[in-house]
Amino acid sequence: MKALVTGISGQDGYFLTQLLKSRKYEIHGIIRRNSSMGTGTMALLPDEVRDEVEIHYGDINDAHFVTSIIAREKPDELYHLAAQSFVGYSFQNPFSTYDSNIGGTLNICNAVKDVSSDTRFYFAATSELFGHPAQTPQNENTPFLPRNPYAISKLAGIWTTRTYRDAYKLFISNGILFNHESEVRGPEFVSRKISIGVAKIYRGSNNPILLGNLNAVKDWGYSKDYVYGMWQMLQQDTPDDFVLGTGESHTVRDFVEAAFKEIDIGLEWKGSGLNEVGICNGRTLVKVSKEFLRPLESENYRADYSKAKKKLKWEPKTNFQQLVKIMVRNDIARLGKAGLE
Ligand code: F7E
Repeated sequence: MKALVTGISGQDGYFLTQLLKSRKYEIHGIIRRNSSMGTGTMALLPDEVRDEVEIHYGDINDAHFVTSIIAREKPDELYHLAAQSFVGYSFQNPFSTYDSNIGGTLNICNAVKDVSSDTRFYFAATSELFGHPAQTPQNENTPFLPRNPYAISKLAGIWTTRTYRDAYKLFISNGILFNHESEVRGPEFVSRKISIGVAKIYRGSNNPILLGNLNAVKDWGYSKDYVYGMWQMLQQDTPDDFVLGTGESHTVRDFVEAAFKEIDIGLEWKGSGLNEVGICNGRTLVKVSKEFLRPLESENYRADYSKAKKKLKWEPKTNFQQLVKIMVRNDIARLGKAGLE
């Protein structure tokens, strides 16, 4: 079996590559060329996995590049993970977010239709489509009410893939994945920002962690569990859309408390709004900064993943506490080797 992965250098690409390798796939990955020729999370893969991946440098916004690679490789499975995926950035740069997330997805849909219509194609949709959901928990039938440019771009993406699936009888499955994190998550996302901040404090830093909305409610799971669900979606007889999540809601504040608990620090909260701080023994360890507040927040996230459970036999294996532990311990170990940055 041959798989092509866009966005292979991101967090999900890291876990998906290892899963595909363990299943003996021939793996091809697309990475956008940059001046440093950085390969992101691929640099963290075990040598024997990384060495087996054929990297194609190029941009998914380049229709000619996308079509030629899909025509040449004719992959059995295509995982379209590449995106501008940071919601905060999408408020500052909506145009480039739309360009990559809508234009890139459209290029892939067209290429699959024109030159490789037997390819099974996974599209990374998102729980951000629910925005300000009318119901909790959210499932595949919950209306999409996006509240940020990233989510709007993914709304266009999912309707593009659904339309191509119906119009041209393509095998395209959409994963509506809730937040999924890990030890290789980008440091701009709140989970990793917290785990790195806590690890630094454990290693002696005096800098408090600066955060935005502590009351945002998310459903956080472990990326490694979710890429298995992606793969399963492409092993079904028919294409479909699936919600993956844990069914548990937590606030950013819960994440912070759980992370500090890993280093035996019990936080106490004082003040409110921009003046709220997390302290322990008179020392300020967490502060709120308006720099990290968003113009609009998505709300009340909790996944109802019963369809995936029934049809894919998929279930998350890692709960919230285990996820926080994995992340904090990993960052403590990493900083131990590297010293404080
Ligand atoms: O924010 C709040 C922030 O940036 C989580 C992406 O993978 O999941 C991710 O999107 C929450 C938000 O992820 C800070 O306001 C507070 O409510 O880690 P995040 P996200 O926006 O939920 C979805 C499912 C995707 O599809 C996306 O691609 O945390 N928050 N303080 C903060 N967020 C950040 N980044 N930094 C803060 O200091």
